[in-house]
Amino acid sequence: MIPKNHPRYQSLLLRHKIVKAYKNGILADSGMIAHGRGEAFDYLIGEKTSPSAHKAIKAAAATLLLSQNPVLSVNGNTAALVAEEIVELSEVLDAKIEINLFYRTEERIKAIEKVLIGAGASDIYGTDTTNLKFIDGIESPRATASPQGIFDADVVLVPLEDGDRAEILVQSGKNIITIDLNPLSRTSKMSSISIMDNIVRTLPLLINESLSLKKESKNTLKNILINFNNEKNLKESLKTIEIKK
Ligand code: PTJ
Repeated sequence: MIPKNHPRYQSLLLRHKIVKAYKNGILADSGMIAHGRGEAFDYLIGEKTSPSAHKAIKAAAATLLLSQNPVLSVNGNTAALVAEEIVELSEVLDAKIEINLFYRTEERIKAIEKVLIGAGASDIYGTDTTNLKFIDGIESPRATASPQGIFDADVVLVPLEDGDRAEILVQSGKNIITIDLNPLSRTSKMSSISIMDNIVRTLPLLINESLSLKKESKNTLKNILINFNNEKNLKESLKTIEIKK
């Protein structure tokens, strides 16, 4: 039990969720290391969403709303931290949810599927091993893609990746949106839109942004994208990392 007045309450709460997800077979053991790396970057940005991350979130919402077949890719860490928000976002955007794991096992797929169903999801892609395609050029199990989901998608949200997939997906003509606290990661550098923020802050903001941009015209959405430059924005994000004594 974490005391609510603990100065690091929010951070400890997230750790608790991560450990619990590991014990329940949702998280890969490496997922705990990944979370720790994320925590370190979050510390350095003051644990708040920067103006550049807000810009990237707006561009991400516009891209997802303009998409013909948007897919939200879910791994262990995403399911552990923001399962409800992923389901809500998929409803707002009419987007598919697909489980895609680096450390893929049938047990973990089933455990994550259960979490997503518990959070309200009905259709979940990527679970039927007999009905998966493979994306050329990716050596890890993350190459798997369901035919109607990631394989056919024009826009894919890939939070907390480790870089082997984003580049190939971009090369195959897809728009890739990532959420990664590390602005120097391969995923952040290779993606079409990189949101350098904690996924637990980004998802509610992305839901709200999508709800408000849904009322806008396609031209307005396209103009948001014309005025967004991911490389420039990522450089601005990097500047928000401050080492204070
Ligand atoms: O569930 P699986 O099998 O697909 O495995 C998932 C992990 C995350 C273990 C795997 O993709 C991996 O090893 O990823 P990496 O290489 O550790 O990269 C994860 C990135 O996510 C790192 O750059 C972290 O800084 C970042 N990160 C960690 N926690 C958060 C985060 N970014 C946003 N929000 C977080 N809460």
